[in-house]
Amino acid sequence: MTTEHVFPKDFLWGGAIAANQAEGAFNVDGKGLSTADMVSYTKTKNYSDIASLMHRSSESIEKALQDPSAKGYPKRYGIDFYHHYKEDIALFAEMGFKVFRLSIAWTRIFPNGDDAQPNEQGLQHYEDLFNELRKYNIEPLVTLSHYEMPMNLVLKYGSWKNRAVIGFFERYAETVMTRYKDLVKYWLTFNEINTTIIEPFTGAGIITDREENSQQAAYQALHHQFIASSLVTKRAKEINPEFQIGCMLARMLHYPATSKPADMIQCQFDNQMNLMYTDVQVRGSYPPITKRFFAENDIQIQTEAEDEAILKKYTVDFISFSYYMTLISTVTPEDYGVTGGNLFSTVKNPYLEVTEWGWQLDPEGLRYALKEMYDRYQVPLFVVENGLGASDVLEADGTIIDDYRIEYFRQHLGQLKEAIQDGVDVMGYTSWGAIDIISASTSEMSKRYGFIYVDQDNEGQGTLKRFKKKSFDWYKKVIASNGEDL
Ligand code: BGP
Repeated sequence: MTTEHVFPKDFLWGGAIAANQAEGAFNVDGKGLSTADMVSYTKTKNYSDIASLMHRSSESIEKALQDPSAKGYPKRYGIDFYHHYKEDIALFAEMGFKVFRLSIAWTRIFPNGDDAQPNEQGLQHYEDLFNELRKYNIEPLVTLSHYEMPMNLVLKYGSWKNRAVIGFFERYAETVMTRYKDLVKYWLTFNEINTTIIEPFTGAGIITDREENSQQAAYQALHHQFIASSLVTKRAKEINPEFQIGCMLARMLHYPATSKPADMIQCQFDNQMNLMYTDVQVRGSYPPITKRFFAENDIQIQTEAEDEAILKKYTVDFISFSYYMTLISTVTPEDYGVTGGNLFSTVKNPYLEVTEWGWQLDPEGLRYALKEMYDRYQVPLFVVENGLGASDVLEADGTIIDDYRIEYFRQHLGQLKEAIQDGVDVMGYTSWGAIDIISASTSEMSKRYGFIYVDQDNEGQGTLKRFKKKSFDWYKKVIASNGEDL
């Protein structure tokens, strides 16, 4: 089969970032404190412990609140994208981006989440930013909630555990969708919605040590997010019928460790549970597997009479997902070594290489994941995160030779191309991140993903000057050839 002209003509090429990891300016122009502003940088090289770092205790929150301007909280400062966005967008435009994925910080619009009126300075900021993108014909792809929410909603209402938060989120979504109805067409409701279960503080602002049954709390919060997502989808279509609404999943494709039937059953279960989120958001109901899982784990989700109908009626238009690695399922994990991972660790797959952070690299898994999801749901797919975190080196002459990143993208895009040839409908691809930002899981600056290097270290020292990496020109060429020249 020929590999020419595989990508559709209107394929959305671009890159992605999130407000909480990039913007900084955490106390500027009326912004309120968010959950991400509470996350400190902890020097650790024990990467299997990273997942537990993402849980927050009430003591750590208390400490963070005591000195709201303290350094040591890198997400408060990000890469100062808030003030550098024009310069950065010009660079994205130079690469030929057709789309740019970013998130709106809820706390810029409603600083406390329950304010009577939105913050005009916050609204104006994103209006200017979207206009800047439009100037270059770059389509914004906007995540409404990417790993942050107003701290006030956490402290006063118990965050997403409380059904009242649905209403606050609806109001926030309605406010921005109305304001940007002619500037933004593509929206995602919750980033990696499964994070609510895996990392309840990061995903849903849940402080775990207050809980008796933390699983119960997390699934209750998740249910509220599902309802909120559906209600926002409903409202979105009323605001502008042209809007395209997507869900967003951290796709965790599992392989069985062996062909032993018990491993196969475990693997099937792990994959069913990972796809549970898209089952709800695309098919409109919880899959049968959850019934037994909830019963066995003593999880009783409080629902309202209308919930079933809401989930069924207001499903998403497309599925977006992040893809970084694959995992292994086994009933005997003690027989294997463990490696780090995106959101949780896994037993090692002997056929795969790992990154400096222990994430298992698996380009072919991307093809598998795309085909499997398209077979299951038959709705367009959008890869909105995929990239390589590495500690890049800025040479004395200002160059960054990141051949390893080029190779990573070449292989992953090669498999994406295969999936398209296999018949999968893929709308676009936004690499993570378009520019170096603060790491979500470790709060390190030195875990770099961008095509653009930002001069800043883990302690927040540096000029914040931007440098093009070698991968910058490579990606530019890929976009210019619409994926033919990888
Ligand atoms: C995803 C998140 C992103 C992101 C990326 C890389 O889970 O949606 O926000 O940062 O992973 O993760 P990290 O920064 O921890 O390497």
